[in-house]
Amino acid sequence: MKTLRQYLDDTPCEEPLKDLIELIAYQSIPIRDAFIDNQTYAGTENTYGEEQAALDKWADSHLISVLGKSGFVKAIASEEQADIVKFPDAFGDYAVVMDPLDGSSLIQVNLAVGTIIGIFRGGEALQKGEDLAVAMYMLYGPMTVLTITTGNGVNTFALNSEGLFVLLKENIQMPEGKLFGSGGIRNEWLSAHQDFITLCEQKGGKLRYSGSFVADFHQILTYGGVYCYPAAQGKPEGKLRLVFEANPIGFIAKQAGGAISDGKQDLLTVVPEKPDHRTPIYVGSKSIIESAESCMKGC
Ligand code: FBP
Repeated sequence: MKTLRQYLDDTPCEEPLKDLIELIAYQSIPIRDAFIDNQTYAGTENTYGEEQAALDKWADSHLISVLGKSGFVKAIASEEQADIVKFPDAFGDYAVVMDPLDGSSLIQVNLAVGTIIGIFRGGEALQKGEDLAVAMYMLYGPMTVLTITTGNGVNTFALNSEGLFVLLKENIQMPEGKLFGSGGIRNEWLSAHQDFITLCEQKGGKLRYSGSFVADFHQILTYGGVYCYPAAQGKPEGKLRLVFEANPIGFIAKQAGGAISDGKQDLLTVVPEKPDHRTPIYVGSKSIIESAESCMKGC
């Protein structure tokens, strides 16, 4: 079976970028090994006032340490860091954006969580999602699965018993499915969002929502449908972050024939104002995202 390196050697990626991709992907091994000793909450909050899980902090500091030592990376924007972490002496010219551990509330209940990564050329972390060189996530489920695009389609790799990522699925295309999942509290939803969810149900949609964006998106990538975390009463920006979550996942969605929107526009075209730029998110099958946008205009 084709290994991750053999796949990367067939892409136009430059050698340092291939090395960086592999370096990050294989951190899934120590991150997964750290689950057992990092089951609790750390007693600290991130910049969003969210309680940090011990594994959030462990994965964040581990990835920053490994990437900082690698010399490939000029800057890291992390969901767990208030400011961009800079490495001015790095020989490489890449910027990494990351959610080190997405789905933190599920760590203690052993459900699938993941690490979301975006890589830009040029050393600047606050770029539009459409300018990503690489988008990938490692999903820690029954298998450890890497989903990756370097701008030429989406492929998945599974970590085998020898600790190697081997090709699982090639050139994934997102079907026009019927799964839907929405974060937030129903009685705080705005009426346009409620109308959209009703529309999904009227079309025979099935609810799929676990509390882990990366795991829920992986279902949408495979079966089609939509994941939303909408604006709500008093929360016009929703919950999730443009830089660390929406952009890498949205880039993958688009590469697989899907789409991502804030309900009004393609999120990949939005210039991040700051590292902690929050945004409403609708990501999934193209036709469903189009109907979400028409509902936001008053369907
Ligand atoms: P983090 O775990 O990285 O903070 O990600 C946010 C997240 O956990 C998503 O993975 C998930 O889809 C959403 O929040 C769940 O939010 P809620 O608990 O409000 O449904």
